[in-house]
Amino acid sequence: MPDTIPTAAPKPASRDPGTARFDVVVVGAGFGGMYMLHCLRKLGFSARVYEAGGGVGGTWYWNRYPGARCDVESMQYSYSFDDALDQEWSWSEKYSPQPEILDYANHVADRYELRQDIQFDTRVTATTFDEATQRWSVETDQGDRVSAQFCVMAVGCLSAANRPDFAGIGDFQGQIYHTGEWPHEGVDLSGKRVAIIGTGSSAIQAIPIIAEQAKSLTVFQRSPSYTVPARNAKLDPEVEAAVKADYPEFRAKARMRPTGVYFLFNAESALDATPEEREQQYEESWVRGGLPFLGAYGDLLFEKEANDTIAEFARRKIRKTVKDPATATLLSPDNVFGCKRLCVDTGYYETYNQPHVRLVDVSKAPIEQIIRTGLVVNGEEHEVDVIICATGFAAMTGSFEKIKITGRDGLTLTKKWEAGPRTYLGLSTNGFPNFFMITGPGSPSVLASMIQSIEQHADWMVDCFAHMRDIGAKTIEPVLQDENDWVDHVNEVAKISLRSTCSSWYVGANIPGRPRVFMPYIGGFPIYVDRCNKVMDKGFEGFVIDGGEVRNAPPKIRNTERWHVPLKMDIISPAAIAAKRVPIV
Ligand code: N01
Repeated sequence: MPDTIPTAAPKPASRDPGTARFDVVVVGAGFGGMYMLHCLRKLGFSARVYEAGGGVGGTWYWNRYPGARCDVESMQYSYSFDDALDQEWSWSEKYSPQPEILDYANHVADRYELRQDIQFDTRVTATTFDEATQRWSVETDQGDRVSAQFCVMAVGCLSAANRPDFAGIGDFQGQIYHTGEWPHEGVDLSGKRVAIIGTGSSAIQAIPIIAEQAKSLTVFQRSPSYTVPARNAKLDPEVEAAVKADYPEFRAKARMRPTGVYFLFNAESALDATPEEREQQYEESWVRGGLPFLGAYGDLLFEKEANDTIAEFARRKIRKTVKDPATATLLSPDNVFGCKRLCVDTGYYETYNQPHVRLVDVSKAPIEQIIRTGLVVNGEEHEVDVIICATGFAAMTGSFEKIKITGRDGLTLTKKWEAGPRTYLGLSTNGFPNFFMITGPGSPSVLASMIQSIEQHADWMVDCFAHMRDIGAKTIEPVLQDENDWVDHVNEVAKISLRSTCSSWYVGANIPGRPRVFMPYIGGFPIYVDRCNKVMDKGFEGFVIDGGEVRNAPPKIRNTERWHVPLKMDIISPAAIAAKRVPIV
């Protein structure tokens, strides 16, 4: 079935597989690839974007499951590079539903005429650095063979679906879907007996909606998640007008927050408050809802004792909402609150009070087998018509693994990263010259506002490429020692947060056999941006630039000007980090 949204685009004109040469090839046309293309064009680089899907939008192109919506407020989950775009676009709700975000992505593609340089329905299969020409050779499943000086991976952090290989899965007579690869034509679940596997963010959004449609819904839970009510509503026109009155200033304030998202937070310690004060603070934050709940106190992700207080508050809410005590107990996590990515819901716990919804614990006895008619757990057969895998993603590195990426001396990226990803600033990796990644492992990425992170990376890269053009340089590559120092720093900073203590996709623990390494940079977005600025201002310190007439000369600041602002030390000073008072949500 074709898309309902007009994403069809003409194939780019020049499709000569033998000779096409570009300054830059970009892999992926999600928010990262789209903005990268826009920046490249602005500075006069030739570029080709390859996109496996039939349209732009990345995550929001693929994740069309019922209830999919963003849990960052709409007015912050959007591009910030053009105030005219900010002013002309209006979001309908506080938290945008997936179709509206996809509309926005399409609007951006049209507004900046991006489609002419994007080749859709084309998956990059291999990219290889050619030592002789110092260029990347890129191959696709459509037979393209092109070369580029730079290769930019804009493949997303959560885009390689995890489809567990359940025994007997091929025997099932009904339909099996993954939330991250949802059919574009939608799925009619009315009157169906539905099973959903997983209880992460995707499932928690989907379950209440599926329960409205299905005849019965059985949820197979391996571990419960903490979730906070979204309190979604129509976007208040007064809020919209207030933000739009000075959007750039609002964006600038957000960028100075550890997450790159602006919201109320309380830097005080939960342990300095009385139980009554804490209760009131949690209750007020719960009523406001959403991810900012985790900002109720400044030490919740640093002090286990403080975290215990919010975790117990959340468990009390579950017990109060879910009528069946056994189900309430099963739904109550006993680990650190916010250790795994906090979920945001609308009516999740209430759904379990409906007679046709059942929760099955698969923590001790896993799903044994899938049979023709359903699933078997602990010897019990659960007959269903549809199975939905809300089983998440091979996070951060999974999309890189799908492509054969070969750097110097035949080294593949998969081989280099077999014990965990290693990057310099999450931007680049030694042994892979002129190879860059947008929101790569080792950068704030999933712990910060994704679109802000994307913009900062693309702006940095394009200034780097322009500098290389200025000095006539051929290659740029991180120095191994600087990369090792950065990886050590990423690991060191991760230890200050309780987030490093549990089995989450942040550490690759959701999929058996993956190395356990805390992948995103948790030190805070502004500190990270400041570091990237300094690296650039010192002539790309920590990189080797080869072939240029002037080496490591200070670059001209072009796209990164808006990021080159003084770090406001009062909010996120290193001293605050040392005192473990950085609210990171
Ligand atoms: O994936 P997940 P997701 N047998 O990995 C379970 C973002 N996102 O798609 O916890 C049984 O969180 C697994 O169990 P366990 C957001 O960053 C954002 O829901 O590993 N169960 C878990 O319960 C989010 O964090 C938005 O024990 C199995 C579930 O499947 C990220 O995407 C919306 C299993 C997977 O949960 C990923 O979310 C949606 C097995 N073999 C997503 N394998 C918003 O903006 C896995 N599971 C709102």
